[in-house]
Amino acid sequence: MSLKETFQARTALGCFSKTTDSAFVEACGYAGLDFIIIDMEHGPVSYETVHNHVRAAKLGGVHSIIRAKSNDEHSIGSALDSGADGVQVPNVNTVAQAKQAVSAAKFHPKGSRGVCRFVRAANFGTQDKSDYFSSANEKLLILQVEGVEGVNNLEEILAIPGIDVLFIGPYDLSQSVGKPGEVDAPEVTELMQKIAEQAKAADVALGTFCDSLENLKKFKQQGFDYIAYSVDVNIFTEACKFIFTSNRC
Ligand code: 3PY
Repeated sequence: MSLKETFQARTALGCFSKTTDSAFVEACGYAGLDFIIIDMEHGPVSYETVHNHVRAAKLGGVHSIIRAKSNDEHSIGSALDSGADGVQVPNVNTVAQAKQAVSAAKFHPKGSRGVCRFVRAANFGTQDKSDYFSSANEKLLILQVEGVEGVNNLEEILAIPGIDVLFIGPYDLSQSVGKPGEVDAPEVTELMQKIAEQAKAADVALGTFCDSLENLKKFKQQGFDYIAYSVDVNIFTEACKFIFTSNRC
């Protein structure tokens, strides 16, 4: 089942990855996550590591999404060249920025992504050309709206064809309203509610991030389609704290 089919049927659940060891990514697959977001915006990974993570995701049976370093042609094209199932683009605030992301992620006629068919995504040139160029345009494009400016332009952003998921970044949003880190502040939750209503009205799938089980439950109940819960290294450290510190005798 593709990731899109999964979130059309039920909430898809995954986490961010900020490790350089592909074993974590593979293990996330065995643990039953629907997706893993390999983070090039805030994580330490190089393109070489991204390629190994994408291979490990396939082996473990988890869909791989790359959060691009930034909203530019090279970051988005290179992320997709790795063969990942999709790309997530941070910090989209304007219609022009949203169109730029779509254009960088899609080949003609939907966009102007840089063409090279000798990349991992095209089995290093062995995939049938027409298959590659048509299937590449089906890769997921996830846009992050995480600032007040993006919220103000949301109706027009959501009308742009080619956006599979509108992803709210609660932490950046909290900074944008002057309360960095306070993701449960009413200013943030009200904006999130507004974004959720607009995305649903535009029939665009909705995603977000959370780092508490209460919010995970709340977002599932609110009908979010794609939820990233926390970060692999944080899940590991929280589990270690629970096992080794809380139970110390
Ligand atoms: C945010 O919360 O701002 C994000 O980008 C999720 O990591």
